[in-house]
Amino acid sequence: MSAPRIIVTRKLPDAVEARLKRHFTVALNPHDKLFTREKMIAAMQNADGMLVAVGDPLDAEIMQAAGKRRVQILANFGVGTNHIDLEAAEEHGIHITNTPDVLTDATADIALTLMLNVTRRTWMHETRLRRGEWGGFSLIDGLGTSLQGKTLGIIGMGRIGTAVALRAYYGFGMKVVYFNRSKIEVQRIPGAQRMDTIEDLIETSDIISLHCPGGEANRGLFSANRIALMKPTAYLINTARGDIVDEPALVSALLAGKIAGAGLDVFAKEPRVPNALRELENVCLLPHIGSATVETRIAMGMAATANLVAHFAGKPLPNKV
Ligand code: 8YV
Repeated sequence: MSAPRIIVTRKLPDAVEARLKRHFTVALNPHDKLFTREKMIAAMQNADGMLVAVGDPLDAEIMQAAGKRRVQILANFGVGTNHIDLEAAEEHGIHITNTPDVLTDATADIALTLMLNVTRRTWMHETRLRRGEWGGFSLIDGLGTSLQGKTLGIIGMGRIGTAVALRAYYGFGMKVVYFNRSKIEVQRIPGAQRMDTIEDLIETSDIISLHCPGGEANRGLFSANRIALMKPTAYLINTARGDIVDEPALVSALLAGKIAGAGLDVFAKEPRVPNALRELENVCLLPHIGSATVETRIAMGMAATANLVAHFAGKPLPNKV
């Protein structure tokens, strides 16, 4: 029997491509160009399994258009599946898997990077220095804000939210409050307090970090009304998904100086970033690099491959969504 045919939509780390080739007949994407909708439909019709990633259009229309000869499994390279219509996948009998755990630390590190960057204004200082605008040491200019003793509000206390809270509490002496839809006990962080509502969390927090899933359920969750509840000294950090935030309302609040700043690794319509944000010195903008370390990306690729291998071996899927 010939090996199952796997179509890969993005260029992968070499080690992952090599592992895939050991198990499957693989069509790689050496140029790393995003599939068009037509190419995606053709791939869905021709592959037994696919390795997909954020930005791939995997909506109901595509699944429908793929007709009867449809792929059996989409193994997502990443934990977030908001680019995949899960209901349509289920309806068409397509299995979906993701890669949790292996990217928790890398993503939490980027949340902390953003927090430190915006509170200590490092991007602003570095940019000014590079431009030759450093006039000499000052005791009073360009001061930032200390994290110690401040309150961090985590929305979505899952794996990544908890990893961020642990870093903030043990590494930086912050207090932690959190909001999570399902009731969970956070035992590893002394004093961590669950807030009954997102509004309570926003009003209490000096820094708010988003860690809930994107997609329909949470679209616009961090709405204009909620942004308006933030302290004028507060910062918003988003390493989750851009669509969780009302981006125009956030831009307005930043432009009007209603909040202290924002650290963003994700945007509503990537790779588009609102022009107004680029002009601001109190924001740090990163191009969706939460999981972008060599180690993490290899681990994610291996996890996605393991899901494909399990499926075609008739074994339980390690990371079924
Ligand atoms: C990934 C992410 O790099 O896993 C996720 O959901 O947001 C990123 O860390 C990206 O999804 C790659 O597909």
